[in-house]
Amino acid sequence: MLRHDILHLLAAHPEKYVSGERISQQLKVTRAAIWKQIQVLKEEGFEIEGQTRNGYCLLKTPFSLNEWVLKKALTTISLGSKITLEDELESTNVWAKELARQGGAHGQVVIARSQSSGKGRLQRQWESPRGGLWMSVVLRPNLSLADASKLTLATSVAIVDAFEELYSLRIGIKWPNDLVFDGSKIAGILGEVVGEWNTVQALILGIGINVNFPRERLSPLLKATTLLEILGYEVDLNVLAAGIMKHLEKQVICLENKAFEELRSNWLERAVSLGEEVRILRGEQVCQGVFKGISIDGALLLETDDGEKSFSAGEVQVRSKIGEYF
Ligand code: BT5
Repeated sequence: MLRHDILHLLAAHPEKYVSGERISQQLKVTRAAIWKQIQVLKEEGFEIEGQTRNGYCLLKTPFSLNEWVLKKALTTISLGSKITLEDELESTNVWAKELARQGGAHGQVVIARSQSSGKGRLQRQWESPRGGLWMSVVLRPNLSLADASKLTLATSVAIVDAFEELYSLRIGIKWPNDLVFDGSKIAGILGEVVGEWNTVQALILGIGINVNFPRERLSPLLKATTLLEILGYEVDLNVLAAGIMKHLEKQVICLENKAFEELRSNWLERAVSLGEEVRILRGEQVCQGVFKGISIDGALLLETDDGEKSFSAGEVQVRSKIGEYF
């Protein structure tokens, strides 16, 4: 794409001006065509200074999602090898599942700037306004179905690590895989399996993070927060997406190498409410006890008056002792 070729040329000369004539010679297009593409790039949020005598200089890339900026930020081997970026999708998970059914490769990623019908677990809704990171990764890992279910745990760890590395911000994991800051949810994960009767063809990891928008964009009923709310400034969504892919790729490789104990201890180190009294709701049933940890399969372990009990994700809800969602 001509636009991307122009960007490559400008980026190869940081803080320098590249003349329109030089760009036109190298890319074999007219200077008018270059000028037109520069206008489009400016509309996409690139800051490009044009000087009649010196040419063009790339000052700043956009913080909003952009294919070129994202690819430049990527440091992974397989994750993000192919990226589909759309302005709006119903749900990136639905799209990624379709891609996987049609043979989409390991590491293919689907991202949308907004979702009209984002999905949470158990048919719940996921609010997905512009400014968030809504992305789904297609994985065909070298794992059994039982081990593949640990991927959502691994994804939580990857998100915590990316936040720590990029913003020196420590968020916590609320079992099974909510990411929280000061008790409010900032991100969620939706892991889905694509396959038929007993055979896993692919796994879809859907990651939703509230990033560059004020908390007011979300329903007031939710106990939610956004990165903008916490940091007080907007961040580069491309860098965040690339950072998450980097940490996720590392976690997937660890799992393929069967480093389950390492994953469990990494998860526990980042968990909230460990050692605290919690209540587990299973339909009408309530069970109270101390949150002791997770089993190797990711089930929650509760120390109760009747001994240790384990609960798997999907069937229960967790509350703090006083009834607050912790
Ligand atoms: C989740 O479900 O937390 C999984 C969310 C996964 C979203 C990503 S976005 C990219 C990909 N494509 C999709 O369509 N989905 C994935 P769960 O644990 O069931 O939590 C859902 C609940 O969180 C809802 O019932 C609300 O109470 C709350 N919620 C909804 N939107 C929220 C938001 N933006 N921030 C915080 N909480 C939210």
